[in-house]
Amino acid sequence: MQVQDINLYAALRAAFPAKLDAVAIETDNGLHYSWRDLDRASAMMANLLQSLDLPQGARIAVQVEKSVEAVMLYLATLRAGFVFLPLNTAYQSAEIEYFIGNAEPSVVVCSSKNFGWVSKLAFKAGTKNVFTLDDDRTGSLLDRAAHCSDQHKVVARRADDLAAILYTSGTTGRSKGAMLSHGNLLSNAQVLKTYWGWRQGDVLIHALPIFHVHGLFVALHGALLNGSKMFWMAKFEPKRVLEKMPQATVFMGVPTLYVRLLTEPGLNREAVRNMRLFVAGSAPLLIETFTDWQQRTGHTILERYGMSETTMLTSNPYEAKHGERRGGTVGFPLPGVSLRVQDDSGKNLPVNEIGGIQVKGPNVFKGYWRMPEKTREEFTADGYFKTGDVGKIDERGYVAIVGRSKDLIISGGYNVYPAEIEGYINELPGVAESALVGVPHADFGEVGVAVVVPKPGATVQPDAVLAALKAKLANFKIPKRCVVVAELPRNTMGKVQKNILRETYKSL
Ligand code: MLC
Ligand code: AMP
Repeated sequence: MQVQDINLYAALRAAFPAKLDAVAIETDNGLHYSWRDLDRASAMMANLLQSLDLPQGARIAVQVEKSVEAVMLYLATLRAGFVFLPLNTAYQSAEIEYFIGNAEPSVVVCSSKNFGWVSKLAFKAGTKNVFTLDDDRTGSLLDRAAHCSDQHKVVARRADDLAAILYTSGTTGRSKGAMLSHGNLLSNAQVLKTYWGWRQGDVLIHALPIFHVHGLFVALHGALLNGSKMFWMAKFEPKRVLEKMPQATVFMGVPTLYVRLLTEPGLNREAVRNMRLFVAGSAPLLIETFTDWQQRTGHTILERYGMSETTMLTSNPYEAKHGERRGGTVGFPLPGVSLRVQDDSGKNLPVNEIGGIQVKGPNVFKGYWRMPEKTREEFTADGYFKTGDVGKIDERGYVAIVGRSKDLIISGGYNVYPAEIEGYINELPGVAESALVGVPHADFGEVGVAVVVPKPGATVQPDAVLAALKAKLANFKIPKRCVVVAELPRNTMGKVQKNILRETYKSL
């Protein structure tokens, strides 16, 4: 597949409709932004960034509430040729300190309520520019950009130049920055545009956060590259989504969003009469959710599979001529993506045999930020990326994910790395060791349960463990339960048997 040497913004901009005054984004508080607004405001912000005399490849780290202005900042970063680094709004100071220390951003943009502590961390790490941006169209970023020209020439970028860094823990250990290029993002957006049949008149309901692949790339690029209007929801509220459905055609969500929509009595065939496509991903979609949705709405959810390092990898077919959408599978490798399943010895496995999923394609990232060793470890000698997901391919070519070799819990579409949480728990007074395991959860799909062993003679209160974690970590990482036990089950090699813990606590 030919990947174009073009700035991603230039490609998105070329897809804007001819009528620049048409509505591009309608927010849930009734604001209307035109295509011209997106172009002009991102030009002003790009001029601001370029006036700061930043080095080539400068990172622009952004931890702000969801807003259209935050999208403009993303577009501005692209068009000015810098590297966008989005951060989950739930991250607290220890987490932000790590990201800023590791990425060494030249610019940090945060909410004004966090300016005190974020700016301190940023200045300590050598960042010279810290701006604020709030979700009510205020902040020093906008004040400064207001003085800049709204004319801007998009900075030329090659396909391999970096566009964004997304932190993810990959298979093990501390968070790693996945480096994604303009070519990675554009090629994936173009493939999805065709594969999912984006067409004139499409309207997207955007209800996902914009600091991860799903909301920032799959959904946003999808609409922009098709010149499609978006209904912009700062927070996912099922009732609000239902209200907008009669005027929309496309919806994308993590499985939890579908589970919550299904609890709405108003979800029925009439409510979705105008909808063309429902896409799910980021976590396994339960077959019950898939079939309940089919029965209630007459629509078959299209499940796809991706990750921060690769953006989208596989998708169930959109068009019936390519096959049916099969629940419990993530469909076929997308055009341009090679996907194979290997065993631990590096042997390719035949159909229906379970092994590690490996991928190659124009969408696969450039490596982990400043971690060449880690990057090498995650690629095979012939250039396939080891996803850490375990799955199989059936005789018709459908890929199914059956597990993960990486120790990862996916809760409501957010990743939780047990090693990180266990590290915090093990430092608490009186704790000898701990294990975090994922157990099934009706709403979030999976949630963490912390199993803690006290030191001899010490007492550990489960609530105190949870409270201590809450003070330090993003809320979605907090285990929903904590149990104190005398010892952890281990195998003959001394390794904690998490499978036994998962089984023991699955009904908690
Ligand atoms: C919130 N909480 C969570 C949680 N979200 N706990 C576990 N997992 C989550 N995902 C906490 C809250 O802090 C709160 O704790 C309690 O759980 C109840 O919260 P809530 O009010 O029900 O949560 P809400 O704000 O409604 O958020 C739920 C959600 C949100 C599902 C809307 O988590 C969400 O937007 N998830 C989408 C994540 C996403 O976009 N992932 C894509 C990654 S990209 P307390 O203690 O305060 O009461 C990727 C690649 C790919 O993976 O393939 O796409
Ligand atoms: P992230 O690191 O946040 O990008 O998360 C990527 C991981 O989410 C993948 O490696 C998978 O484990 C998981 N994932 C994404 N989509 C799906 C899906 N449709 N089904 C199961 N797991 C998925």
